[in-house]
Amino acid sequence: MPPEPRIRVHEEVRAALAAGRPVVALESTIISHGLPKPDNLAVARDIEATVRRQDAVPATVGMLRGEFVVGLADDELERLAGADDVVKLSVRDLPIAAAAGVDGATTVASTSAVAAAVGIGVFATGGLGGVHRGAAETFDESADLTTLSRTPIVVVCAGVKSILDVGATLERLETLGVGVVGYGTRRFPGFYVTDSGFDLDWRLDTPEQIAAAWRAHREFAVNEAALVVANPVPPEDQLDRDLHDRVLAEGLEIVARDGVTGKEVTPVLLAHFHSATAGASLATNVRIILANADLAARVAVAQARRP
Ligand code: PSU
Ligand code: MN
Repeated sequence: MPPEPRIRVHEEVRAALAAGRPVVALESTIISHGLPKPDNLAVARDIEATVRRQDAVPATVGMLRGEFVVGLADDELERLAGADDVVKLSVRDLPIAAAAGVDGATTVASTSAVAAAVGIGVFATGGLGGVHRGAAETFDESADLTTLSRTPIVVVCAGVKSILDVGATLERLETLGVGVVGYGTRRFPGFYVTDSGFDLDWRLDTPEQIAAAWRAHREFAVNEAALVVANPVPPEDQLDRDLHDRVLAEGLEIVARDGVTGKEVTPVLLAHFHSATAGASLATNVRIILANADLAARVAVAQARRP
């Protein structure tokens, strides 16, 4: 008999899942490694409050002393937001980190894997990981993509940041069988900017349409992949284009100059964005995450109405 996986599901989340009520999974790497302290804790709480406003239950995923947690309590959220020794955990790290007994934050990959494993159908995040620029030489492609290819969950995001090779990321999502729909748009969003410059095949306009597409995906049962819902930042809220392009170029230079590799690449680029835009990117980032949490909660509510 294989051992029971040590996943602690918060009582409120467990009860909601058992009753078929809406639950939204949330990731913790965005909090520990994606946003600067101390704003990150307030943002984490705001994301949960946004989900609750739609009468859905938030389930932030993370690891505490080697235990998987789905539905962090407030003091646990505080720990992952504040401590400096929180490990960024992708899927491959989870069992090793569990055995080591560490505190860790889960990425899009590991959050969706754990959330789907306990029966959560919707997940809200900021931006997906993807194919990095120069991946033809470095092979740097986020495990988010391959994990989403085998993880049935709806992921609401604002596309991917232009720190990545957006075109290559879309090609990989196609290859991997991951559905991508624009929310109210046929253009793939570029996180800080409304339009990344790339077209999408599908556009859906309401949470009900997304829930119906997901129901069909599950009923056909021929593809165990995720469905990515790309929710663009409103044009009036996007980051100034010139500022964006300048800071991006600097960030890429820093990564090359300092020889940053592996899982450090994304956090280093994100931290540069936040420090170099004097808070402008943070404000946009927060707006995006809250909008995604709101949409994900509406999708979860629509799913719960007609499971
Ligand atoms: N992209 C963002 N913000 C983030 C991340 C990505 O715009 O916070 C985080 C997410 O947790 C994502 C992870 O799953 O980085 C991807 O890291 P990597 O590129 O090392 O796979
Ligand atoms: Mn990488």
